[in-house]
Parts: sequence; C-alpha cells; structure tokens
Amino acid sequence: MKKATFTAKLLAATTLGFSVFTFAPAANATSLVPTTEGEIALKNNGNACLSNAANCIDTTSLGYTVESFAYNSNYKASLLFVDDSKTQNNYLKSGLGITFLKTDEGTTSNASTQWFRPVALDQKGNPVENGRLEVGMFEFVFNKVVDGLKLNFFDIEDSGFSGLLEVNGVSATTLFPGGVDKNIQSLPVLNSVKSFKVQLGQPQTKTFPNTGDGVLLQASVPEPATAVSLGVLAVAGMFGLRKGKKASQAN
Ligand SMILES: [Ca+2]
Ligand SMILES: [Ca+2]
Ligand SMILES: [Ca+2]
Repeated sequence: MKKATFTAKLLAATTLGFSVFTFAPAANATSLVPTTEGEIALKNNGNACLSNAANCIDTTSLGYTVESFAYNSNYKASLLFVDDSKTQNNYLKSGLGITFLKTDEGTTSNASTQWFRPVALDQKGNPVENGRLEVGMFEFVFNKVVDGLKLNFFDIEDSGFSGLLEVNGVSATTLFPGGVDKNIQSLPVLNSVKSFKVQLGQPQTKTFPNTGDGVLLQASVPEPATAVSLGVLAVAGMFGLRKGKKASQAN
C-alpha cells in the first residue's frame, strides 16, 4: 500500500510538472511595465531622466530600451513614465510641474495596475497640461527576439492614430478605432519581435479639440522562464523524493 501511494504521488508530481510546463506559457504573462512608478530613462535623452522623479528607471536590466520620437512638428519627443492611478505623483521638469492625479481629466486607468504613461512636451520641451497630455511615439528595442508579445492600449477614443506603427523597423501600421471611455484594445500577439514602434494618443483631436486623446500602453510576454523553473522544481522535488528513498533504503 505504501508503495502504491508513493507511485501515485510520483505520478501526480509528474503530471503536475508537465502540465505546468505545457500550459503556463499561454496562461501566464510577464508584464514589461516596471512595477515601480517613475520616469523611464529614454535612449534619445542619453539614457537619463529629465524630471526629478525619485525613480529614474533604466529598463536595460528588464531586457529592452525605449526611444521617444517627435510625432508632430509642434511637439518635442515625449517623456515616458510608469504610473499607477492609485497614487498622485508630482514631478518637475525644468522647474515646471508634472502632476499625475488619482483621477485624470480624461485618462484614468484602474488603481493598482501599472501603465506606460507618455508626457507630451511642447516645442520648448515643457510639459503640456501639467504633464497630463498622454501622447507620444515610442520604439521599444529588445536585447533578444521575443515571441508572444502582447500590447494593450488604454483609452483610445479617437480613430486612426493610436496603435502599432512598425515591427523590427518595418512598417506594420495597425491603428485602432476610437472606443468608449476607458476602453482597452489589444493587438493579436506578435512573434519574432526585436523591436516595435507605437503611437499613443494625439493632441487636438476631433473628439477633444482643446486637449487631445490621451492613451496608455501595457506590454507583456509569456513567462517561459518561470514556467520552466516551476517544472524543474516539480521534477527536482521528484528526484529529491527518490534520493530520500534510496538513502533510507541504504540505511
Ligand atoms: Ca500614480
Ligand atoms: Ca478617457
Ligand atoms: Ca483617451
């Protein structure tokens, strides 16, 4: 009986190990959005932060870098922050305030979720609308080719300018239609991605002629590393059990 129980346990462990290994990549995702709020150090800014954010986030260790581009001749390349609407944040750039409110005038994500949040800069490089015009064009470059990349766009309310522009430096324009307030629109997962370029929002749109349409971004990839380590743990546990048994038999 004891032996049968052990075999059953072993089978259960094996099944668990392989099911975790097989299904986890599809079920789990690793967000590429840093979990700490702060400014992203952008390549075009010399990998430095231009505000006084306490957290200047170097994304290199996360496996990617970000470059910001001017999307319109009336604006300079935007800054990029990580924001969670749970907290209000006050930053300064060139002595001018960037204030992220808990409830933004137009673009309020759910609390306790982190998003990439653009901050539009005018021609002088000053934050527009106290940093609350969430518009920008960004290219993310990975340090290796990634599969299963998922992009979520938050709060696209005007059509024809927010979405994907390029993948691996090649035009792959996929722009979303406008949706209701707080909508989230996603692209089908992208594979073999070394880099991707997105456009988030636009100033002075049809729906928002005095401000613009602010848009936030989330990016995630499947989590094969963790899935593998979980599988390995299960297998290691199995071997541990066997070793233990052999040892006890030897004694
Ligand atoms: Ca915040
Ligand atoms: Ca909105
Ligand atoms: Ca919007």
